[in-house]
Amino acid sequence: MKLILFLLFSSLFISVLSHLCIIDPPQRGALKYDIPGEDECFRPYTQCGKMPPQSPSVKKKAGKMDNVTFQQNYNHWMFSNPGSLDVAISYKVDTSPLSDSDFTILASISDFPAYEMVNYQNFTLQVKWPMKVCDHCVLRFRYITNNPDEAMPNNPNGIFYQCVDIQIVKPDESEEEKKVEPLVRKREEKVVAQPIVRKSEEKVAPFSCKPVKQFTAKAEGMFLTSGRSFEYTVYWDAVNKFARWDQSFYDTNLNLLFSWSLYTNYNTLREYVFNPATNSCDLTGPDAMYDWCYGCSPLMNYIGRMKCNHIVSTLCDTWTMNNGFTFTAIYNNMTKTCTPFGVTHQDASGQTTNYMRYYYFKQGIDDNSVFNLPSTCSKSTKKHLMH
Ligand SMILES: [Cu+2]
Repeated sequence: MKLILFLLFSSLFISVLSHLCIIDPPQRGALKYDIPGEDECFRPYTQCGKMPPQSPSVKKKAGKMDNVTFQQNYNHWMFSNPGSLDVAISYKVDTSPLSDSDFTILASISDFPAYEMVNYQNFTLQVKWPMKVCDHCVLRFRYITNNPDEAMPNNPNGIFYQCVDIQIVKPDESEEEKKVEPLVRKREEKVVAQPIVRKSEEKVAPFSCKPVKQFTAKAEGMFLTSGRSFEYTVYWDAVNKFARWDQSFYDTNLNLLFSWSLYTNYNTLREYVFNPATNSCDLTGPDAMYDWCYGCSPLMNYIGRMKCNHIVSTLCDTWTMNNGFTFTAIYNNMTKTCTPFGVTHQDASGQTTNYMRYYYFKQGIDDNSVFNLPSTCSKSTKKHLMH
């Protein structure tokens, strides 16, 4: 554990975590989002994931700015056609089937490359509630993956759904409204889902360097909103199309919460999630492998070569996305390759919510036996239908 260095970083980075779960306001039905791939976050059915309407549990004030928080519980980034996540409102309740035209989009944000679907991420978006009041309105959240590996009959774009039942009241009538800490602190109220975009003059020509095809890396990071931290070891072999991630998560007192190992064979499109604590193994099946490359996606803007962070004088090539992510990598002049240095994420107010940094990176895989499956995995059956 590199916890001292790690804690040092956590204070400096000040602030970076599909399926889909809605945290605030809470989604219909059960809400459980501790572990990637939770069943409660897996609802690939239009328009509310087959969850029936409930009586509204929250009141919102007409015309007011507010925050909504949701978790991308599985990342299904589609490199060639990146998806998005959005929130919409309907004044009709889904006691009978609703269509897209019944919903008005309030905010949306683009997807991001997590390089492994089991990396979850929380997003907070700003919304402005409509002026029109309602006793029962439906908020619909979607994760539109555009990923053919997630396609299902009647759901070709691999869309995941959740709904929340709300009431919208006139501002003066809602004394009992749930207190919401405004996301934007010393600034004027902003428009819906303000993206984190640098000034346009900071944008320079896109830069993309050759990704390293085989590497062993160790990373550490923290979700600053929950205080939960994590460590990763990644074995990445894009030549033979194997990957393995060992991931451990810790609470604020650095007690181990859970850990798992992912074994992915991109030739057979089989991915196993092994839980060493229970010696159990789930077969999930991965999305297609794509290069570990910052700047290869059209959604990443290259903003230049700058200090990697506040205490490291090394220079990093840096890319930002309009959804709050910043990716940094170190360019190697000899090999003309880029090695990832870190990822941070900021919410709509510019506060860093989580970060990850690599503290060890080595080209190549020392021992290919790391890709050998634990024996218990041979008996696994698929957890979710499309995986
Ligand atoms: Cu999935």
